[in-house]
Amino acid sequence: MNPTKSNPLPTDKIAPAMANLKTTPKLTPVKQALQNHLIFSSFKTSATATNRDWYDVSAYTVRDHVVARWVKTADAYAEQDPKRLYYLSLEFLIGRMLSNAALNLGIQDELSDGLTTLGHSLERAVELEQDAALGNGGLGRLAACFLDSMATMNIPATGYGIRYEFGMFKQSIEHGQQVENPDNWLRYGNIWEFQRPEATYNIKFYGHVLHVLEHNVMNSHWVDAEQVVAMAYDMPVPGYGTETVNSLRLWSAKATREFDLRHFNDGNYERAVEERVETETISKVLYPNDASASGRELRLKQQYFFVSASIQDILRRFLSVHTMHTPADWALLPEKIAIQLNDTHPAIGVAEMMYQLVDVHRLSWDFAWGLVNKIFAYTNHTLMPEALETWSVELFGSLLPRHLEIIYEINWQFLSWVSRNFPGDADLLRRVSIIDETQGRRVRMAHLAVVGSHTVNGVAALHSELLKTTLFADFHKIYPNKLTNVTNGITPRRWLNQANPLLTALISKAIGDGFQQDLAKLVKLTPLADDKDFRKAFRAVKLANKQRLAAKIHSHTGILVNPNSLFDVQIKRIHEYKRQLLNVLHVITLYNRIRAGEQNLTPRTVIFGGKAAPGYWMAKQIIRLINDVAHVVNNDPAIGEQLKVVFYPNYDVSSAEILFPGSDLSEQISTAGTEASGTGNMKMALNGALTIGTLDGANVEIKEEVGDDNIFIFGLTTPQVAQTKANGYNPRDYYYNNPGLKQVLDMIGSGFFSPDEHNRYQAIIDNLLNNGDNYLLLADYASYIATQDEVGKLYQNQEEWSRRAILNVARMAKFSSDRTIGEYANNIWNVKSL
Ligand code: KVW
Repeated sequence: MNPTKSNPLPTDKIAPAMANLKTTPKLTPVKQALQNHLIFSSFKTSATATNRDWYDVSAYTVRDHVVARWVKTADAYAEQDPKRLYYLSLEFLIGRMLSNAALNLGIQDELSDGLTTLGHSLERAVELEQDAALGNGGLGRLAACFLDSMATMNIPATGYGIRYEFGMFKQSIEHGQQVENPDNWLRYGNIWEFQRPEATYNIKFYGHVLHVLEHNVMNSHWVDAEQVVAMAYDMPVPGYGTETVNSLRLWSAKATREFDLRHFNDGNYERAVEERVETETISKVLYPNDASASGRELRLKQQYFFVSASIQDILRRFLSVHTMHTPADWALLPEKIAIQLNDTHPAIGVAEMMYQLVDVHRLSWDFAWGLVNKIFAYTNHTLMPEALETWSVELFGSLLPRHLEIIYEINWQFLSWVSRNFPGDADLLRRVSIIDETQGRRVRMAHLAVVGSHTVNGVAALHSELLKTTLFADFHKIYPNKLTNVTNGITPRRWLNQANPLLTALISKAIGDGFQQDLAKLVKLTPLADDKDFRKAFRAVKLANKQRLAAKIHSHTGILVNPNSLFDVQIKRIHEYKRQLLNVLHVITLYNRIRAGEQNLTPRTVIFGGKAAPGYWMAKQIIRLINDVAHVVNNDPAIGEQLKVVFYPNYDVSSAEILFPGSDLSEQISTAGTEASGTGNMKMALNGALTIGTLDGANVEIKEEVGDDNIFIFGLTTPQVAQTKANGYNPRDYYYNNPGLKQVLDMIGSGFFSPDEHNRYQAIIDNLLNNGDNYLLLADYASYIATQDEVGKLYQNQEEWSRRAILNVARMAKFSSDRTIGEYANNIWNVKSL
């Protein structure tokens, strides 16, 4: 084999502006900067400036401060050459940047004052920013919280993803039904991104593979491939209370120059333009499916596109600093880079790294595999079979012919090793194979990720245990030390400080600052739960946040809600396993009880929010049912202020920042064993809501932290769910034995809520009564209703309710994503803070 000579670049392209920068660039005072940007960046005067102009100048002003630190961070990384973490994720659900950047940099007050003296307001400016909605739900938001924590903890880390031209669709509700509208978030430009035309890579698709004997080695050449260019766009990730600003590098697809020359010269101008557009569709739109695999070719293209660009970029950065004289020099690679795979979406990275090391850099297979296995780690986020990605071998081989060969080789070596260690177990080999032969030959991406990674983690204690005993039980036997747990977390900067300034101020006043970086400090609130005055102040904050939410509800839906009622909130993607439908059954139960004249029920406002995947018909039916029920309940004069039902449209990060602080009750009611973790549950408790939930996902650990008396747990446990199903679960038994339940289902089934179409919800009823009630709503119904009654009763004792709510806030330390990132950094990545 040839010793590999790298192609060292003189400077690291990631931050070309930073070379030899030793002092902080000089910054103008904020008010002056706003005025300057109004003229020089927006070409406006105070008289002609629109609201959007004020957003723009605010963003430019804050951005200057961000960039000043960004170049210094890049400088420090280049100088110290630390081990770096690369977080590969198809989703980053960042939300708005302006207020978060201003908060993290500590210039929020200055900015707000500056805008006020110029006759404007920060609140109004902030509202004009479009969310960066480059994700579906929890998985994408987790990636964004991790970026915040890594920057705050000064960890040298880069996020890699796709710069979707259209992010998560915007949801509107028309005639009670979800309508999807495109999210054209880049329409007015994006002040937070920097195009990097110098950071581009060619990405190949299709073609075929030639095997050629060269200098006694069989080399592979991927030829006749179509090429697409990946161009980098960088977004800054400012840490809180630190100089560190990390990067989120997002790739955008562009047609190649050669493509232009070749096709346009053919003379068929229109066809050439069409093909160009086709090429660039790769980064056009985010797939709006949460926790279900799509199987479409374009999705696989997206995955390979961003993974190949990222790995080429990672290796280029490594080689720009380290010269490879002999193959052995490559042994340094795992000491300088760690790659985290956010679910299986980037799992093709295992094969791509082998491709780069073996085919491009000509390392031996075994040596390269030894490196790969020290670099990658994989996070699993779900056990749900429909979310597990597999690709037909046919599709895979046509799109990525060389990578299919590489996967076959990885699999061959892996299975040989397994059969040596577990001889005579042919069924084990079939079960763990990367290629599934049982459903017409498919590539199992989870198996590729497990085999290629040194560590595999679940996202909450229960989930990680279930991985060991169910989905990855065979792998756990084969690799007893590979599986581990890292419980998810959320960033307190966005989810407490930014979303809930009133609670933040109250806490600061009571225990001082510092909890933003060390959430364990919140434990100092514990004795204040017994302080009458503090409870009163805490309730005043909650009420103000509920008033803020009530105003939004009114402006988005026209519904007037009473801020003194119990705000009972379920906000998350709409999915059968999350059981929004169980919540609806409770709403209708309450409705019937109020109409039957029951006294002393606690007035409630039940709020739902969440998007359904556009192709998920049942989830859309559930949205429609919620709206139909809301219509009947809200317009029934016999109900009045006792019960209101709200479907809050277009649930996204920015509306979450209003909804979490305004919630009293957190609905976390998935069937036990189905929700890997959940993170909304953490955001709710941190903002002083009490949880009603099953022993599922991170609820289990929330219960451990806050104490059994400060959470409402109901329903079957995971083993009981399995047992119930094994015993031949018959939902009809529950239906016939519970008159209240029967009445509710009969009303839905007979068209009480859909008088214009009596059988509209027949499929929902069929699912529950005739098709096995897969998520055991009926089995958990009675327990849920009884527990909701306790909730209602407790709410009437406001002193006790707020005491428990304060204890929830005080005991949330574990759920800071700083703790989560600390565990990844120490136990998995072996990266250090700078
Ligand atoms: C495909 C997911 C988008 C596209 C998950 S599991 C699978 C996906 C698949 C998303 N998302 C969620 O990840 C969260 C973060 O770990 C968990 O809190 C949540 O329980 C899980 O459903």
